[in-house]
Amino acid sequence: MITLQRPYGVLLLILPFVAFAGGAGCSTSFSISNVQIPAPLPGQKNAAIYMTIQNGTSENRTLMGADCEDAAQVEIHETIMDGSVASMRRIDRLPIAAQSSVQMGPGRIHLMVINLKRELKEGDLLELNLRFDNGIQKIYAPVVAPNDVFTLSGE
Ligand SMILES: [Cu+2]
Repeated sequence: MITLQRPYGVLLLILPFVAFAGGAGCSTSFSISNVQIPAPLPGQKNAAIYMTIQNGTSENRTLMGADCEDAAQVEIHETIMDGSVASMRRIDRLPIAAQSSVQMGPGRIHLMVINLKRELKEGDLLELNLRFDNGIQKIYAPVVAPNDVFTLSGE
């Protein structure tokens, strides 16, 4: 884990964001953006991670899982509603079809770091290796104040 010396917004939140306005010339890139971890309450050992995974390529991709040196394990979770009661369920893999995107967020799909070995505080970065079917992608997830969690509108 790395403690930030300066604002991280430019690097992590803006750079990977690829606009997907319709029309000709769809992006052919694969990008991960809006990565964020709401700061867990003191003593909490688990934390959710949100991100947007955009697959502008013509190939289907699958997120198989993730690894984090600062936690015992990382799981992919989905949130399920039973009436008004929300609970989380582990899923083995997360498909991201060609020309589509997955927006994680509160009440949706998210990653969950389990049994953190360190306390996560606002401004920290958590290094994660995302295991996709075609290789590993390293990301640095910034810890943000829960009130600052950025959610995209719509589905
Ligand atoms: Cu969860």
